[in-house]
Amino acid sequence: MTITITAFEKSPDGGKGLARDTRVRWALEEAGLQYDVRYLSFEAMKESAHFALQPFGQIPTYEDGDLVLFETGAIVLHIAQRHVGLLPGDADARARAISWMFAAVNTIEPPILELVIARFQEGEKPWTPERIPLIAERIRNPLRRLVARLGDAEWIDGAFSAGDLMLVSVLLRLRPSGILDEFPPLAAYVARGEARPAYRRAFAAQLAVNAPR
Ligand code: GTB
Repeated sequence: MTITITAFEKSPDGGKGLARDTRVRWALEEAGLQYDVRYLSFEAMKESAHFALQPFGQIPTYEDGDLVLFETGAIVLHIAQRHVGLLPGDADARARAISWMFAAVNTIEPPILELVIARFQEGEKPWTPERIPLIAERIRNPLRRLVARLGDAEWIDGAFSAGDLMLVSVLLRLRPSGILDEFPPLAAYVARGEARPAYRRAFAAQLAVNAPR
C-alpha cells in the first residue's frame, strides 16, 4: 500500500518549503518511504471529500490503507514510531524527543503563526504596527531558551530525531521575518537540518511543483 499525502496544488510560498507538507515529506524521506502526493486547489480543500480526511479543510493529510491522519505533529510522530531513524531506541530518550516535537508545535510555533497572520492578513489594521513588536518578543523569548539548551550541540538531544525535524521545520518559517538570523546558533541549526539529504529531497520535491514558471 502506497502512502499518499496531500499538498497545495500551488503553494503561496512559491516553493520555499514553508507549507507544512514539507515536514511530512521530510519525515517520509528520513524513514526511506515512498509516497504519492495528491495536490489540492483551495476549493478542493473545502469540499466534503477533503473534510472527511481533514476536519478543518487543510493540508497535509496522510493516508496509508485504511489509516487517515491529519495534523503534521501526529503524522510525523506516526512515521517516527513505525520506522527507524527518527526516534531513539531508549524509552526515555524517545519520550524526550517527543517532548521536543510538542515544544515545536505548542510553544515555538504559535507566536510565529501570529506574526504571519499579523503581517499578511491583518497588515492594514490600525493596531498592527504596535502589535508586531509585541509578537516578535513573544517569538524571541523561547528562542533565547532554545539557544541556551542547544549550546554547542549538533542536535537538541543526542542524535538527530523527529524533535529536531519539527523544531527545524518550525524555525525555518522565521527566516523571511529576519528573526531567525538574530539567533546565529539557531540559524546554523536550521542550516544543518536543511543540509540533510532527506530534507533536500523533500524540498526538491515540493519545489518541483511550486517553483514559479
Ligand atoms: N495544525 C495543522 C497541521 O500542523 O497540520 C495546520 C495545517 C495548516 O495550517 N495547513 C495550511 C492550510 O491548509 C497549509 S500549511 N491552509 C489553508 C487553509 O487553512 O485554508 C501553512 C502555510 C501556508 C502557506 C505558507 N506560505 O505560503 O508561506 C506557509 C505555511
